[in-house]
Amino acid sequence: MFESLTPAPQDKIFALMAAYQADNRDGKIDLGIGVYKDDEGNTPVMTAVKKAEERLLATAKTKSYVGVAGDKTFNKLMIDLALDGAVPDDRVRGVQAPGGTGALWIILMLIQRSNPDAKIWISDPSWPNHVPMVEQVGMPSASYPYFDPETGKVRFEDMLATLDGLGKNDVVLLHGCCHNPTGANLSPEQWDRVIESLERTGAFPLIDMAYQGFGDGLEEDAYGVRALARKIPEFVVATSCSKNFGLYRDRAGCAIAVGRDAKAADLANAQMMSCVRAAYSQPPAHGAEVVREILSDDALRAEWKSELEAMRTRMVANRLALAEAIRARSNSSDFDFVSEHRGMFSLLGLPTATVDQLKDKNAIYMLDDSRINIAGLSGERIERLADAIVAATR
Ligand code: PLP
Ligand code: TYF
Repeated sequence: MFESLTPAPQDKIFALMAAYQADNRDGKIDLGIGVYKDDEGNTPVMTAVKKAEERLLATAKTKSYVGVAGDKTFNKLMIDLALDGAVPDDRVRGVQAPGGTGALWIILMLIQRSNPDAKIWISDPSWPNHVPMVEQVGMPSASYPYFDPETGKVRFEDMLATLDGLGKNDVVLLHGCCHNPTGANLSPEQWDRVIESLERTGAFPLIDMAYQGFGDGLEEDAYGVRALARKIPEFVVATSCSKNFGLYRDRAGCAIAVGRDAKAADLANAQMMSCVRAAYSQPPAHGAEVVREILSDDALRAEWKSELEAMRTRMVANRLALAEAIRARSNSSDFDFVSEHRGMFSLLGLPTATVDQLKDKNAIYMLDDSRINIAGLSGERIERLADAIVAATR
């Protein structure tokens, strides 16, 4: 049977990770896959997570099924983390999901069942899994202008002009914060204008919130989704605990649906659960249990917040140091935009030939599109990257 298959393309991010691992050169630098790393290049388990796991190990009484929608307390805590009461509880439903990807899948299925004519609008560029996910669910996708590699900024007026032309069958996928891959984000004023546009056109918002707390802070990063929640009657949010709790492999996230009233919210919830039941029946429990323990305990929550804040400020410091190091060597402000960006990534706007040269000559690995993982940098690596970029672009 399988001989009739055509080869499936590999995810280019995982392909780059494999190429990096196979490189034997000393001092190689991995700025590829989007996983937080400390100065030593490790992705440690957060202390708050370790403590929550110890408690769970000591107190867990069962491994019986958790239920189709997962842990209700976890779902409520995730809703509050994102929305902080911006929508009354009776209009919001959350379904525990296997990671942000799982949450996105549930939400795409819900959209398709709610409106078979829906078309999903994705930023140009976006996370490379967005388009394949929409295609797999069987919906059409299109792109809206987002990033200008010349300036390193959002092409905001072009983006808004496209959004202004949309209608009721259009779904706009917006990155809640920390845009992947560009690092360029909407200001609060720009969010307000996007929300006005959505109110006018009736296009439906889907917020992908995979990095809350990695940009300007836990509350600041939720500005867009909360402002939207106060104005738009129905929308969906996919949240992830992979980055901000460092729970990547444990696969924890939450699919959130907001309805115009409690009846609509119940209908959405029942359809989300029906999708889950027929696909994998129930979510994995462990990661969500850890998050529940952390968020529902004042001391653990405070510890988690300070660890997250240390990660965030380290990434901001790396940004400032990289922009400064390039400026000092090149005597130009061409890469200053890196210090304005937020989140784990910046798209440098380098041509593929330069990206290849940095890999071949300097053992510096970044994605083909010149996305770098800011967390993969540290003192000496920043100097070497700046040297290499300035030499390659001179
Ligand atoms: N959305 C975006 C924009 C991402 O960058 C990621 C990747 O980390 C995800 C969703 C989903 O992540 P995960 O499924 O690991 O929670
Ligand atoms: O963009 C990244 O690098 C992260 C990790 O299919 C990731 O979001 C990459 C590819 C993928 C899933 C996660």
